[in-house]
Amino acid sequence: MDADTFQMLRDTVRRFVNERLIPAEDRVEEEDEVPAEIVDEMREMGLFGLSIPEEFGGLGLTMSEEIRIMFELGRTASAFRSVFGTNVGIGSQGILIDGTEEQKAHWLPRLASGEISSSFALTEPEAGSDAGSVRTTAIREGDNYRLNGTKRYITNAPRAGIFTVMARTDPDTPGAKGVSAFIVPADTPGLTVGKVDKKMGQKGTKTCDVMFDDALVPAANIIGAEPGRGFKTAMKVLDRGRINIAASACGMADRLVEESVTYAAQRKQFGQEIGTFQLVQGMIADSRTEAYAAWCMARDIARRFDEGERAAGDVAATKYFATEALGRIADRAVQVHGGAGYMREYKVERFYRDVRLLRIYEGTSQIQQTIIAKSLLREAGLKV
Ligand code: COS
Repeated sequence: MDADTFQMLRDTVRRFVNERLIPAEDRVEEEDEVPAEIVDEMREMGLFGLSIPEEFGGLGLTMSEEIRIMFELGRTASAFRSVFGTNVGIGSQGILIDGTEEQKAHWLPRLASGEISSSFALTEPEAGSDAGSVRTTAIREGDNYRLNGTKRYITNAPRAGIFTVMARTDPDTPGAKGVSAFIVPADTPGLTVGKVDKKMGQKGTKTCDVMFDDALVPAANIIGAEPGRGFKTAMKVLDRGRINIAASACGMADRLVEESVTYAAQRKQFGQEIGTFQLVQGMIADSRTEAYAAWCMARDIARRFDEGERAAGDVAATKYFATEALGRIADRAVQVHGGAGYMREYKVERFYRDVRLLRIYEGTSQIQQTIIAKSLLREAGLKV
């Protein structure tokens, strides 16, 4: 995309966030649902296809461009970007990165247009951080595989038209090597979705269990048409997803700093604006510093990604720092607002709950720490 066209897209998204999404935040919080007309507008803007190449009907943004769009969308409630987020990230990237040409041609245009939504089904009741220990089985029967098992906390599962499902095709091979990634249409007999989970925050986003009970899936639906590569596909998808999350975190941080500054500039105590007090200034300064540092990391890692570098350790460092910093920034934003910060009426209370998930999903902070450290220690020859 040339620079002018991208600038136009970014401006359009910024206007959409300011004029349509931010004013609808309270409604989403109340109704726990993103209004259908807003989802239609997102489809028209091409948001479902941000990362999907133009040949498959998407906008084909680079990672550096995508993070700038995610930054804008980070400035509002998580529910909005969650609607199309899986199509941009974990729900499409497995097919895009490792899929066959037929798989790409069949599914990507429908994901890019938003005709269908997608979900990434890795986590299970007994397999979270230990992603290589999935127990869902996929047993070969002629031209099909028979899937049995349960997936947990699956984002967008109630809306999904297809799932990328990590299942064990080789029960005799424990760990990562026995896992394959399948494209499973939501209408596959034997696939059911559970009740929508009740969460701490992020109202309007939808997660639930997905159950496979003798679900027959064609062998041709294995991503890349080769069994045993699913774990690596999942790791590649998550590496990219973590950059996207870091960028969203930066957008959220930006909004929280802005809310803090606006409040500190008008709220008076002791006869003067609280922003004149150095202890309040200290909180604002710390938040801006961390927000800026996180954004510099996100831009750097996105640029390196676009140059073809696959630096899982620094991706993890970026997600780790951006989301942990965001937690501190949200906490300070509530503090700057004082009693008002605890009230629903002021938006920082909602952010405070919403941001908590970013330190957990697509790999906890502790998993990011292990990825960072192991990538360095392995280079030094240590077997970890
Ligand atoms: N890209 C490509 N390949 C990767 C990779 C990456 N980022 N990370 C690991 N691999 C490969 C390794 O090279 C290794 O391949 P070989 O066996 O051929 O050498 C294989 O995958 C297994 O790697 P490793 O031994 O490092 O895997 P572990 O079981 O130790 O797991 C962690 C590594 C913990 C990093 C992984 O399980 C993980 O990311 N867990 C968190 C999962 C998560 O984010 N869940 C959130 C829910 S999904 S929204």
